[in-house]
Amino acid sequence: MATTDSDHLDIESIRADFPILEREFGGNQLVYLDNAATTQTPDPVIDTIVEYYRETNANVHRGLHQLSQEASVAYEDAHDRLADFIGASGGREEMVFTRNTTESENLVAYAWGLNELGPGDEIVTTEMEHHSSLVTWQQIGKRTGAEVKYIRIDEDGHLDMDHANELITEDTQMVSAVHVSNTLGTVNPVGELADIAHDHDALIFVDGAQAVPNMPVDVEAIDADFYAFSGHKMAGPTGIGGLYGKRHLLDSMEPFLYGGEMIRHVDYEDSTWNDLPWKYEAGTPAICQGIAMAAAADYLDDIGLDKIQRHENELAQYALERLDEFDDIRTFGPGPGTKRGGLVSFDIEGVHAHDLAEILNDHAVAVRAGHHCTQPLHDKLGVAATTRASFYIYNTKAEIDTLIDALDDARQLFA
Ligand code: 7TS
Repeated sequence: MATTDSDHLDIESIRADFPILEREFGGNQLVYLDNAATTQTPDPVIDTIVEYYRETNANVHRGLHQLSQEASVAYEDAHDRLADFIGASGGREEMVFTRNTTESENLVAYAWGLNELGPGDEIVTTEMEHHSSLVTWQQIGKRTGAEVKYIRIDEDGHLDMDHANELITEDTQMVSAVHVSNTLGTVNPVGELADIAHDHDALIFVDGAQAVPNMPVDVEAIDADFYAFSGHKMAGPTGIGGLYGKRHLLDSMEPFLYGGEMIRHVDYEDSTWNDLPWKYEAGTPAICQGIAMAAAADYLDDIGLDKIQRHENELAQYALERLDEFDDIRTFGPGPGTKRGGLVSFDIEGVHAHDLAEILNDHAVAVRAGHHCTQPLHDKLGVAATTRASFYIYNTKAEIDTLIDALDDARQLFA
């Protein structure tokens, strides 16, 4: 298990928990800088998965036998663990497990949006949303007649809060904002947005996919009505994510998916719904993944989210500094010295991001090239695609140096 000193991460001992980092390609050791897409999985989480299938595997809620009871307790407790991890004092009743952030967005859009929105209503979101939120609200807007409005970003990739204050009015029913941008690295003032939303009797949905893995999150301090995240971006497995919702909202909303597990009583005419959060978890859930996501939360808490946030900011600042050495490289998002998430998107003049990523791959450096599911934002920035390096607890400045050397090679190749 990774240990840390008072200020900094003990990277060596953290790296020892991630066997995949030992992989080599073409004689080069993997430099994994695609953490905003998916983080790697540490041994304690892998062990939890293996142990679950070796010792406990059974369906939940329905069995009276010992295995089913053990699986049920572990799965249900995992909800309390994740609620606590993001500062929700209501425990499992405010923590729905979904497949990922995308499904959490859709759950709210369908279960709340389809019933509550109509012509004349407005949804206010931002220009830097991931497609999982942007496309979802856009399409729910089309189906209900509600209008979607976008809070502008400034040159540095910060939200224009004057514009937010202008856009959020009595017509606004929902404000939806990303907590940390997966393209710009901007950390948005979601607490301030929540206050503006609530002053106008609107709700706020926060997309925390890039925040929950990387910084302490307190949904009650933010006063978020809904808050979404994914397990696979926080050292947990794929196929599992979470949706926090205030209890009175989850209580009053209609279910999103119908079927087994989510009912209390069924007859041929009608059905009633199970307690929270099971009302929103139809069918056999991702049991092992839910339990493993709780193990991931334990792992990150043991390291300390404050330290993780500091580490990521340091790496982002160092990457910005090194990328600044090149006149033909343009970086996006908040400039050096400004608080940001652990990622940097950039563009090299005359080199397509996909070509660049391929050359970096030859150096065993894994980055993302494309629009990172923020196509409208890329249109606004005037680029078709960017290359993104994103960092996590096991990354080092030396790895950023490797990235820079590989970039230099690529530039010479295309010069
Ligand atoms: N919101 C943000 C801010 C994200 O970065 C992502 C995934 C999602 C939502 C969707 O998460 P999912 O788990 O439902 O897929 N972002 C990325 C990315 O930047 N590259 O690959 C996935």
